[in-house]
Amino acid sequence: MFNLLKDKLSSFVKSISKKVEEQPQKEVKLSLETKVKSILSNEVEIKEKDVSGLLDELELSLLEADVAYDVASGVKKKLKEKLVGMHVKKDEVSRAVNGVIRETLLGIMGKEKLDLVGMAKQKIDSGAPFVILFIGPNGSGKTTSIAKIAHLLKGNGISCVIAAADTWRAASQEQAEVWGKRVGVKVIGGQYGSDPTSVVWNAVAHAKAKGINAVLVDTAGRQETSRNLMRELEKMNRVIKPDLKIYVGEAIAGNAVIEQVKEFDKVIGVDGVILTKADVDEKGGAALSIYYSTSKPILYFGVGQELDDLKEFSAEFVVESLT
Ligand SMILES: Nc1nc2c(ncn2[C@@H]2O[C@H](COP(=O)(O)OP(=O)(O)OP(=O)(O)O)[C@@H](O)[C@H]2O)c(=O)[nH]1
Ligand SMILES: [Mg+2]
Repeated sequence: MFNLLKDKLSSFVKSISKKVEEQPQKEVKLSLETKVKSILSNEVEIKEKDVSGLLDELELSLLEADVAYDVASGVKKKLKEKLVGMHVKKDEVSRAVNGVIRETLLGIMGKEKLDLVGMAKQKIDSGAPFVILFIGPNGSGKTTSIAKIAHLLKGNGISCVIAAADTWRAASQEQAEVWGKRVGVKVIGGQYGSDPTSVVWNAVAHAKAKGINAVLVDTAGRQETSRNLMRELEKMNRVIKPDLKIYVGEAIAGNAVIEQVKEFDKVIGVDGVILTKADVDEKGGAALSIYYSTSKPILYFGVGQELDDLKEFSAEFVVESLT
């Protein structure tokens, strides 16, 4: 997971340490006291010339790892501000630079969290079902993620029904049924070709009648450029007024996810993101960039094809995987 980005960051740290450690500090313009202090404490100062070439290289490396352009240049700028002029012990340069990188990445990813389970509990207390709409491009992992979320909610004592509102793709209804059985959740579907909004309407009515806590709406995969399908989503949003709209995108799609989130957000408003297939994403750029570039928090990572393969997002977890 995220190995490419991890390697790039670690080689940046190594190169800086090498450069700083190898270069003897010039003994100019230092007072005798400062010189003595720095000799005694074995301290060096990181100079702009030590880092500027390496920061340029790092920026390119970040772009290669699918980090969004504004994020890559933001990271470069922040690192420069923090590193240049820093006094560190000669044998602790790697540790210090690593610390600065971690702090910078944590800042980039933001602290905003969306507590899906907490939100669901709050809504349920009001007596109405909590409705979550899952949207995204074809094959991104919507149906699988819905099953994982149903499993998670059930584990928290929240009952669910799945609205199989993909009445478009062949076998989508059967696939939702299979997941429904596996997770032990009822699936309300519709005829192929029927209006997906009516499927959701029926599922919400079912939940209200049976006292089911949450409705998880599976929608057909669509590209933001498909006008008809986007209009259909707009209608569903207007009629159903879901409590939460989650964009499900593949980590491996890199920068494309960011553009898609922005486009879906314009049409119906996106509250947060599930980033799937993080387990097979070597680059890591999307995970690092989404919040900075779209202001939408990541709720979970999909880390496999089984029900438990859902990892709650935390910036610390991402930074831990990268440094
Ligand atoms: N490795 C891995 N595979 C995943 C993950 N999430 C989903 N998949 C796989 O991705 C494929 C597509 O998943 P679906 O859940 O059917 O995707 P979808 O978005 O519902 O697809 P459409 O309904 O056709 O748009 C399946 O083979 C899943 O097993 C994940 O987190 N990691
Ligand atoms: Mg699906």
